[in-house]
Amino acid sequence: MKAHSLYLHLTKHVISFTLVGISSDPATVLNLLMQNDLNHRKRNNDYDYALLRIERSLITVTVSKSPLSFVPQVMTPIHRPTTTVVVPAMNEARNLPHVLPLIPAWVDEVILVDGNSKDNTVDVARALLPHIRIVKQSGRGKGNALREGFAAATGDIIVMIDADGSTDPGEIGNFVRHLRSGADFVKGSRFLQGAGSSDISRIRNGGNACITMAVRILFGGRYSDLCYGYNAFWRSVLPKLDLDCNGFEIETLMGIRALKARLKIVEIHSFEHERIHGTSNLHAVRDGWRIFRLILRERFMKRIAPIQDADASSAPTS
Ligand SMILES: Nc1nc2c(ncn2[C@@H]2O[C@H](COP(=O)(O)OP(=O)(O)O)[C@@H](O)[C@H]2O)c(=O)[nH]1
Ligand SMILES: [Mg+2]
Repeated sequence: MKAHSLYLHLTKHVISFTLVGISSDPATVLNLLMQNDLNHRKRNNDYDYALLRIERSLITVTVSKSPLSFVPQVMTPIHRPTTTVVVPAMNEARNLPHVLPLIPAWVDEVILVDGNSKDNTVDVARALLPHIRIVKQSGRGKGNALREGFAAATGDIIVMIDADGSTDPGEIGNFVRHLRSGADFVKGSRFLQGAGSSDISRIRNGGNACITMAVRILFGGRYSDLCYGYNAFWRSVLPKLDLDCNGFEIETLMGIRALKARLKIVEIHSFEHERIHGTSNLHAVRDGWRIFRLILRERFMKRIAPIQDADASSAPTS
């Protein structure tokens, strides 16, 4: 098969476009399709052709030499990457109506990790999303909750959002798009152009700036935000992250481990809204100190055991 541009015609949606590149491997064709963002450019008949039939998540790619002598050469079903959204929640019953219904309908799986809530978080979640999966966390802390949610996830892509209304589910598509365009790990940032926060306090802003600077000096990379709970990654990179902490330091740990594993990392702009009801479980000084210990451990004391359960933060405060 010649290496030319590829003319594709979506039979169902009647969209034509040209891709730069050709492959008889459906996975590669699909990758090209996503990377080139459906640019439309009609080409002459010399090029190789492909037909894509899109039916729900099943995409069938058929490649032939020309549209006139159409001979199917590849007829392999490929599954669109599936997405799991993981939501750690502790006493968030009043906030969930502002979050769960906003998760896009194309998300394949939603997992709420309940931190032994004293309110009716679980009942509200089930009423809002009947197909939601509830995981009762066995330990304590947001890090523990996320790790247990990640372990239960079945999607190819995992997106983590908060249950308090701070992270906008409308941004999930942007995270997934960047992963499907080639990133391994996508970090939300409140400090890029177009981003922001109406939730971050001055002390947390200062602490986050110090933490971000420390990580840049000690580990390299160009992160602009390290203590933000809106991130997404391919489930297949979880073993490389090897997450082993239980508290709010989990987000910093993910950022550092992603750098250490030399993952393809993209930071994208995100807006953090104010928590709608209730108060944060994070204590700036206690959790800030945990994060600094984590950074030092990751840089200088590899063999020292991780911070254990007994230290786990985010005991219920409200
Ligand atoms: N399951 C579980 N969720 C938690 C825990 N601590 C915090 N969360 C959730 O993590 C998200 C962020 O927590 P929050 O207290 O708002 O911290 P902040 O956003 O850093 O101020 C919220 O959805 C919380 O309900 C915990 O120990 N267990
Ligand atoms: Mg919050």
